[in-house]
Amino acid sequence: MATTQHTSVTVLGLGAMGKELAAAFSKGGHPTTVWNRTPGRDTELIAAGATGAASIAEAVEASELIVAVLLDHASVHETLDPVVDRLAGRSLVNLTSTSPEQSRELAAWATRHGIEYLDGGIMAVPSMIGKPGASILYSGSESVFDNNRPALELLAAADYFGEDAGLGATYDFALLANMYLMFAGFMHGAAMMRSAGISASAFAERAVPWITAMAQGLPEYGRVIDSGEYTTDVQHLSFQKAALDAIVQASRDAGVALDVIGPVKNLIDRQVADGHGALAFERTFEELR
Ligand code: FVH
Repeated sequence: MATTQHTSVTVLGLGAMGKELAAAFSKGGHPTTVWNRTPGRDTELIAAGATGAASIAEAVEASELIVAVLLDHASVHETLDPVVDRLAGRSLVNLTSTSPEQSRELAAWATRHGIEYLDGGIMAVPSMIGKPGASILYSGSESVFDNNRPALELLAAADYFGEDAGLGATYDFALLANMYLMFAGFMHGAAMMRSAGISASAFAERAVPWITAMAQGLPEYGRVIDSGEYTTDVQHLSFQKAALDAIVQASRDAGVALDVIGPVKNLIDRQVADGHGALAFERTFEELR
């Protein structure tokens, strides 16, 4: 049965993200208890209606739903191991960034101790919490997700990917990898443009519509990869190799380092050397996985 929207919530960790999450629960009408390793970070939250816990034990015992927003996997264990018996029978939502294997380890640890565990990857920066555009990718205990969905939706759009506690983190890290490579590509392009006396701001004006238009092709890339059928009549890997060779040469001429574009060229070169030159760019997926 779904709980009311006023489930009691404890937020562990009042860094930049934890503070925003606690404020969102509190504003949403949930009795909210907060705890942080280093004292003094709860002042504003308490003034706004939250309850400060004097100890981790008090924090855990205060609520049905415990939300951990700590630095990393090690800090989750460091914080929760000493109170594992008090956590038994409660629901734990871990929004700390952990790798998929670390999320699975935490889920197994929780199960051994009678704790219901839901893992989440936050796709937002703190200022986006509670606003459109923020999302959190959950996996692990379906009942924790279903029973607390209204509370979780106060933070961000909530998506659930199944009982494998590592799957939300896999989505999280895959999306972040995609994001970092996109930003690194922008840095490379901006460095090329700077060599021609054009500002990064002017380049950004061109880059946004271009990247937006190119991103529309991703569903077709996905379809081709999933089919495993890489034959193509257009823009095969040998064609892409010629383009990358030219871009790398232009980058060298402009004095731009090859740290970002070089590995892309190497990837395509290897595909062509291995006899896949007539196949589509999507064939590179097979080289990576
Ligand atoms: N901030 C962001 O933009 C990103 C967005 C995507 C998700 N991340 C992840 O969220 C986790 C928390 O991030 P944060 O921004 O709140 O991080 P900090 O402001 O650095 O606060 C860290 C809190 O963790 C506490 N802490 C650190 N080590 C320990 C420990 N060994 N035991 C107990 N608590 C610990 C720290 O406490 P203190 O230093 O004040 O005592 C802060 O409360 C994180 O996984 C991001 O990757 C945020």
